[in-house]
Amino acid sequence: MLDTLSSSLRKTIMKIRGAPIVDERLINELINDLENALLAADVNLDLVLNVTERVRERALKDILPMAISRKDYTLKVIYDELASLLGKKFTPLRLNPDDLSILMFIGIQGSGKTTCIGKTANYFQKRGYSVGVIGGDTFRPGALAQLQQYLAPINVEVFGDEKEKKASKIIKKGLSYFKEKRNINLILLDTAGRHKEEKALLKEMQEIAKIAKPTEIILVIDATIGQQAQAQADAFNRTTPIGSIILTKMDGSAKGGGAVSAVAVTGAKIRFYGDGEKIQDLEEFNPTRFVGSLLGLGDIEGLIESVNEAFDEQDTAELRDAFKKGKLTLRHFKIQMENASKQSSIGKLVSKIPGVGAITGQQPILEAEGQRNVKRFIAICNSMTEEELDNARIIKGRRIQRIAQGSGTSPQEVKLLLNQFNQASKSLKAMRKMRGRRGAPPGGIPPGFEGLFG
Ligand SMILES: Nc1nc2c(ncn2[C@@H]2O[C@H](COP(=O)(O)OP(=O)(O)OP(=O)(O)O)[C@@H](O)[C@H]2O)c(=O)[nH]1
Ligand SMILES: [Mg+2]
Repeated sequence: MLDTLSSSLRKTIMKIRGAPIVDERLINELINDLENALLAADVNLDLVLNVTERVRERALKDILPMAISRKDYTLKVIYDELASLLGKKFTPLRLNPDDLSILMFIGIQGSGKTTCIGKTANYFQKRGYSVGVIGGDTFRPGALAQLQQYLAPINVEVFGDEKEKKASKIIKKGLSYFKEKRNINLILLDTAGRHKEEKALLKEMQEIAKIAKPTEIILVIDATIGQQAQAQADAFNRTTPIGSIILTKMDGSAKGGGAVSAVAVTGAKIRFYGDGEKIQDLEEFNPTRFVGSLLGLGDIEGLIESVNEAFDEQDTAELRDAFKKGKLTLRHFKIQMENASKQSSIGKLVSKIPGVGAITGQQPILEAEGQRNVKRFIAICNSMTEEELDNARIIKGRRIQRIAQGSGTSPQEVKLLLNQFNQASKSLKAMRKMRGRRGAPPGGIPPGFEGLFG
């Protein structure tokens, strides 16, 4: 899969591993390699520059905990940045087996719809679904026979009617046919790919969707078109809120990286990719795993984990120190928020700090509302100067205005956060005082704080 991209990225990784130290010269060389590899895979120039600039910044300038080498960190940064180029978030297609689900496949001529239907049928059948397929393509000669042949080996029934010329009629008949068969809980709908361009495709999609009322509409895109995939994904995204994407022919394409990144940039959900003609050749699209296999880093997960742990440990140490001294700054508060949003163990601890629970929402910490607040809070902190992060007291009047503007929030929100921060600082001081006098605050040390008062 994506052999050329993969082998050039692997060479880059070897270079890092083999280098005695990571310095500016090495980083420049790496960046050069990365740029060449990504451009050759048809990744958009702006996206490429964005990635390499961030790699340069982070690899050279980030302050690292003692326990991590800059070499390991550089590998992690490359991995992170490539994963975020390819979409970062993994959104698997989850259906409810207790309900009837209908997936409708669309895509321009030859993109791989029919093949994807077979692959998806196989994928869900293996997961216990009982699948039926409707051949709604009345345009391509032999379309029904192609479907039936492809699906015969896995015993999935195909409903079709060679004599019927109206796709809408076949779809209606097929739906009622499978609905009567009570054991079917997933219907896949093949459509005609007579379209050369997006507009006609989307218009027809809307017409068929009206009849079929699908659970989800899946746009099938041929990855060999590289970054041109963006236009299709964009137009599709705008037209349907229930859409996702499968990229096909990732095996045969040097441009696959371009297609994935171009689709990812639109925010579309890529569910699967096809990497061969056989019915088994369908992979769930998980950007981080995908990058792992591109880079050929079998041990990358371990490496990433230990880098993350080292950062967490450093944060915990800093936090513990701040607690002991009873000195909480906005900088600590921000670290806590970032941790809370990662939901790491320290995030859980932090949610117990008075005042922080109010921002993150109560347990479980990250309710949707809490999540949003955390994000806004982090944005607010990111608009503060170093001086302000160290000393919240100076944040008044004009500064509040500036921070609100810089973070796209309101002065009220900035004040709210300052209030909550002040309250948290006060409670912490009060707890320390009580502990100083009587050995422990009344009611004991709050759960999760024990270690911090040791
Ligand atoms: N190598 C490779 N070939 C694929 C993949 N997916 C589909 N193909 C091939 O691409 C060609 C077109 O696939 P179809 O599934 O017929 O495409 P379609 O979108 O249904 O085409 P129309 O119905 O004519 O619009 C076939 O020869 C498939 O075998 C893939 O992931 N890898
Ligand atoms: Mg077809």
